[in-house]
Amino acid sequence: MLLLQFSTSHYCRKARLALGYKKIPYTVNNLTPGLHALKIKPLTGLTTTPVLLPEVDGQPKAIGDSTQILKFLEAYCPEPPLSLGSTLDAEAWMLEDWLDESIGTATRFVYYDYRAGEGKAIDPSFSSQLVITIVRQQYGISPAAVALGCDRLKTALTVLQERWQTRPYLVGDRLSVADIAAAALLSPLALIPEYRQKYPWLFERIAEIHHHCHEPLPPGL
Ligand SMILES: N[C@@H](CCC(=O)N[C@@H](CS)C(=O)NCC(=O)O)C(=O)O
Repeated sequence: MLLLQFSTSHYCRKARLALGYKKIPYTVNNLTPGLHALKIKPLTGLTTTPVLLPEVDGQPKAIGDSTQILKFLEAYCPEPPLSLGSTLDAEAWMLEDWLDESIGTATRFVYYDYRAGEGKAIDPSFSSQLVITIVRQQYGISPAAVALGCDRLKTALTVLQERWQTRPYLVGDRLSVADIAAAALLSPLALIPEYRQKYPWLFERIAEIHHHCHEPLPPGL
């Protein structure tokens, strides 16, 4: 399989975690932001990464959107399972959707705001700061939007803490799509000292899930 991705994207990390968990061999093609749409829009109708090309006869040519990629992988390769059984599955997919649609975006806002301000020293180079400026413009990362993102993350981490602080999995008794989504979409916070200090349990879980999925740890861990 071939994964079209941005190497630093937390949504692409989510697809890699699922591929790694299932031990499916794959290669990556790192796209150039800006030019990426020329390649992927004709394949999926979307401009977002990740895009998975299964390269298997009888399977779709391209799958866009990380949630759809997880669904495809679970159907294509049921072992080891990401499914938990009917009632728990619905809860896991609901958490996955919330993490994907709401929390992944909040993380992006808080992370890029940090990288442009206090966290500039992580990479003060002109090229890195230019990318950060473009991303902030592209997604409308204004101070007001960042404040909303911070607030959303605070609520999310309270909800996740109730489950993850004392148990290894968010739903049921084994790894699910909810754990994979949370581990990937909150991983950029590992570079922000405030989150590291306040939520040590979060980064323990993120690291455990990366080990479980045979994926290198995210920057900062
Ligand atoms: N819900 C989508 C979100 C993916 C997403 O936002 N990807 C970003 C990178 S983190 C992207 O490719 N942005 C480029 C664009 O929108 O043109 C998914 O789960 O795949």
